[in-house]
Amino acid sequence: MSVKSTAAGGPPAKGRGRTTRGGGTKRRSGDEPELVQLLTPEGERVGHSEYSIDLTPEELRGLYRDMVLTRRFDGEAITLQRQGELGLWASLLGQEAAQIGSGRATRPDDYVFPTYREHGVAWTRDVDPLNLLGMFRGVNNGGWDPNENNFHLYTIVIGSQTLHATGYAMGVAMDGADSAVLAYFGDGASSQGDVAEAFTFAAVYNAPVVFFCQNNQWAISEPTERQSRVPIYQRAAGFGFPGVRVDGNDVLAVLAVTRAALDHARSGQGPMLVEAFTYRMGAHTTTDDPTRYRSDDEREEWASKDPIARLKTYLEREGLADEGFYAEVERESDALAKRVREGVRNMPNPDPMAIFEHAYADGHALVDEERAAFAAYLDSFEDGGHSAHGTHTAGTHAGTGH
Ligand SMILES: Cc1ncc(C[n+]2csc(CCOP(=O)(O)OP(=O)(O)O)c2C)c(N)n1
Ligand SMILES: [Mg+2]
Repeated sequence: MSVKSTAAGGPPAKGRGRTTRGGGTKRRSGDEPELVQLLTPEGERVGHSEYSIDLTPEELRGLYRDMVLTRRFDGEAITLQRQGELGLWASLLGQEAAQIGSGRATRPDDYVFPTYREHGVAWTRDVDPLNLLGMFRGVNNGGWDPNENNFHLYTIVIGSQTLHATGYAMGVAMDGADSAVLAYFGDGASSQGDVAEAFTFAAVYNAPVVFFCQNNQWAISEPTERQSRVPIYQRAAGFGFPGVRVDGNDVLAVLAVTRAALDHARSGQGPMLVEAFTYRMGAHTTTDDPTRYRSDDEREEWASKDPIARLKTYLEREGLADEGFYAEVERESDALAKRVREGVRNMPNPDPMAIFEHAYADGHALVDEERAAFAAYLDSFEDGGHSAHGTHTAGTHAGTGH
């Protein structure tokens, strides 16, 4: 199938400022482009000329369940950070539809490259939530085996994963496989050279990669208009591939558009850019205070477009879920929260010597030297450095064979 770029329908927005930023799901002030929407903020099902989706009641309930559980997990993680159990947390609050919709569009053989905020996508890839928390607790060196779920490690270096994804996708094409690659990045990352380079390589090599930009309208305290004078999806045209803007708070539209984009890529038609227009409801991370740089009004406006509330309204209006269903989701949510709390508190601290593992597959003289020096340093403590490094791991580094 071929996918056309959704036109902006107007000249580039010159001189856009905070006062004229649309922030709506439809053209409001004449300077925001149309976006693909299948479920309005009021929970009404609407059609679109190019993108459609037909889901069973069970599938619709599944999307609701995914979003509720993801939001609950995210809330627990914030609390755990506040209680000193995590070093940091980057909340996805408000972005559940963008993540669940896109994640559920992938096939198991597709490969996903996340940023550091893709907890909902990780959920759709069956990555154990405790693995995500282990990374933010600082007790593992990344969190999980990326090849187990085709879900790459979280990447903090802004935008760099788009290059990794493009290289991976070029490899997929060389293998002759029909899987696709999904690369997440943010509105802020769109200004990075890495992203421009990834777009160039993906375009000229016709790589089967979908670039998925969650435009949550903020890069820490920098608003999107500091990143681009045109809507982000329009940038794709300059690189020679299609771009489309979707309502990032509409899980149905995100699923439909991402599915089409992945099919476009896997059928040999090259890359696509999807811009999910959404909003970061929380702070950038737990170290940030958004009240310093944005208004309550803006947050409230976006609260009325909540992705979970609109799907619930739709399910209720159409009679697609009963009280028993909501009670079951609530029960599952409590069970997940409990598992996460207990799991984090019981995570063993790592052996200090473990930091030398996985640097090289076959060992390296310099790493060997550094390992020996560190072991000698730990031995200078009476208890082998365990109290000094706060480790409660059974056994000593001397017994680990390193
Ligand atoms: C190369 C690089 N530069 C700067 C930073 C610091 N930094 C961390 S998050 C962030 C903002 C990213 O914003 P965006 O891409 O919109 O993603 P969001 O956090 O909104 O999901 C910055 C500048 C970094 N991690 N890496
Ligand atoms: Mg952002």
